[in-house]
Order: sequence, then structure tokens, then C-alpha cells
Amino acid sequence: FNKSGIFVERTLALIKPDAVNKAIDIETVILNQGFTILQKRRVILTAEQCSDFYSEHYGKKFFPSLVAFMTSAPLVAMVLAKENAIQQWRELIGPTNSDVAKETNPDSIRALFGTNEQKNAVHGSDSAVSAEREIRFFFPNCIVEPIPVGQPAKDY
Ligand code: RTP
Ligand code: MG
Repeated sequence: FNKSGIFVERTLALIKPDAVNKAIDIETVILNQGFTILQKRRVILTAEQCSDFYSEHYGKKFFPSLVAFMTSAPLVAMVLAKENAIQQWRELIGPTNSDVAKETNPDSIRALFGTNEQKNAVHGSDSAVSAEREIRFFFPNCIVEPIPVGQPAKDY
């Protein structure tokens, strides 16, 4: 909730291993676009954790290579807040393939900081259900749901 008591949507952003050395520049873009960074941590995923995070892609041809890439070095996980944050963040990052992004969305983060269809600099939750799951995955103590007015926040 913001100062006016209006719910502000949250989403999960990852700066992937290929772009962690450009994290300060990416965070500058994020803040300039009006997002608030509510939480941030640096994390090295195990193969098991990464397979769990990307379980929707299990069995696809690129899955083993995706897990190898995402576990190869630290990444930066962040909870971003903004009105309509999930869609706004997906629009700001651009298409999955950075080569495509450079052609079609040259101002997007994947165009500016990514390399190809795998090394694409950042991740963004693709729906409200994904955002809740993914925020909990990296920040188990983070409040994701609104706390009803007048009720104690006992479970947090
Ligand atoms: P993300 O989940 O990381 O935000 O990316 P996305 O929704 O735009 O794309 P998704 O289809 O969920 O794919 C997840 C990540 O897998 C890698 N990938 N490699 N053909 C390939 O080699 C291929 N396709 C996808 C990318 O790192 C992609 O972001
Ligand atoms: Mg995805």
C-alpha cells in the first residue's frame, strides 16, 4: 500500500548472471522508470533451486542449458513496486530474445544489456500468480498480499 492506502502491485525481477556486472546501470533504469525497489538480495542458485524456479520449462530443449546458465554465477533478485508493476516491468524488459529486442524494442533492458535468446540480462514475473510464487521463492518473509485494514498482521 502507498501513503494513500492504495494497493501498489509488486513483481519479481532478476538480474541474471550475464548482467550482474551492469546491475547499477539496470537499477538506474528501474528507478528512472518509477519503480520502487522494495527488496534486493544477491543469490547463487543451486541446480535444484533453479529447476524449481523454472519448472514450467522442464523437459524443453533449452532447459538444461538454462539451468547451467542461471546457476553459473550470482544473480540479483529484487521485489519491484509500481502501479501495474507486473505488466510495466515486462514491457520495460522487452522480448525474450535480446537479438529481437535490439531490432524491435531498442530502448528495452534486454536490448540494452542482453546478448541473445538465453543471455537476456533480466527476468520478470509473467502474471499475478507467478509474481506471488516468485516473490515468495526469493523473499519468503516478504509481505505479498494486502493486510486487511483493522486486522493484526500476525502471520508476517
Ligand atoms: P523469463 O522467464 O526469464 O523472464 O523470460 P521470458 O518469460 O521472457 O521467457 P521464457 O519463455 O519464460 O524463458 C525463460 C528463459 O529461458 C531462456 N530461453 N532460452 N530457445 C532458447 O534457447 C531459450 N528460450 C528461452 C531465456 O533466458 C528466457 O528468459
Ligand atoms: Mg518466463
